[in-house]
Amino acid sequence: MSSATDSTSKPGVSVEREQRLASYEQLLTIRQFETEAERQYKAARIGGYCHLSSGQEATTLGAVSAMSEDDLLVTGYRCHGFAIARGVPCERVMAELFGRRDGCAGGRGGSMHLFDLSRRFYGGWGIVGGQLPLATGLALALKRQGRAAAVLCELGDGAVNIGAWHESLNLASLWRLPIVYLLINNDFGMGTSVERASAEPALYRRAAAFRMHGERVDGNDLDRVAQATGRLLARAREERLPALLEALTYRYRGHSVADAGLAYRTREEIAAHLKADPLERFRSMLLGIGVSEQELQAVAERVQQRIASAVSVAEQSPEPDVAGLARGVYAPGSAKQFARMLPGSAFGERELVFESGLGE
Ligand SMILES: Cc1ncc(C[n+]2csc(CCOP(=O)(O)OP(=O)(O)O)c2C)c(N)n1
Repeated sequence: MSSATDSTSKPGVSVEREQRLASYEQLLTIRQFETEAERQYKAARIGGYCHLSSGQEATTLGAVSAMSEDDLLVTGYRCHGFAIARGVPCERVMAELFGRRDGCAGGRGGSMHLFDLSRRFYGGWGIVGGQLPLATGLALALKRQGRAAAVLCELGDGAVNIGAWHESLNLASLWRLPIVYLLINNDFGMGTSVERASAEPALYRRAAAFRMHGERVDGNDLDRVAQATGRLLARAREERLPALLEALTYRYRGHSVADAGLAYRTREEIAAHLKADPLERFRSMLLGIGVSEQELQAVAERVQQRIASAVSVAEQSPEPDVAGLARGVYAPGSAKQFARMLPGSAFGERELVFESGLGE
């Protein structure tokens, strides 16, 4: 982060101070968004699954803040914070969780499949590790097109023992693809700890198997995450070298809203991690550089209003059109291939979900 001071437009006001206040507002927005999403899910306004990232905000924001506008972002299903950090407005994220038309994926993706092409956010993927080959393919495309951009691909510690991990990292290294794999190690894949799942629990070391650079960072320290991600993305863009960045953090809530998160860990363990809360850490740092309690209160009020307005927009947004359900799913020209899926087909489908003329 810059430590420059702005001595021209606002004498005496530090740019760094303002940037840090803005970062705090983003961290708090993500935290409060998740708290509200949990409330809405429990009120049965959000369907499907809902995975919260409370506790992981510094990793999320630190990594995304290091991306350039041209870089591409791909994540797993714990993606609300990533969408917000990438600039997707909270109301468009909340509307997506509600399955509404104003959602960033038109209400057809839901919590796990947020998407915003205009911000080069390529999702939000629900299959563990399923995003790895997709992100690696995007990096291959960037290389072939000669674009000075890189992919940031988030994954969880539960994704490092599946085939797609090995295939993707192997090819990324072999073909020198511009990609940084951001491995969020929050100690658990559902209820299984890293220690019980991985023979080498220092996960960043596993990059060595692919002759790839790997390193570990304190995921509760926004600056360190931003610095490491920025350095590795620059290397990926300029030297076409992939890397693995492991961020150590913790999720405070259960695996999903349906999981209390206490069957596989104790309240004491959670309390111990809360002592390293990235938000509290950031707050103390702000107070230390002279930000007042009143300023922090003003931030909290703005965030509260933003989240309330996101819920209200989501509530008022209409349901998506059923006829458009398959829009964007099948390539033009594929109508013949999928004709057997239309109503009246031998397979007995009863509901028309394709727009007429789709794929013609
Ligand atoms: C291929 C596949 N296997 C199993 C699941 C079920 N599942 C959903 S989340 C999850 C745990 C993944 O944990 P991790 O990768 O550490 O991500 P985190 O939940 O910590 O963000 C599993 C096993 C799935 N979605 N996809």
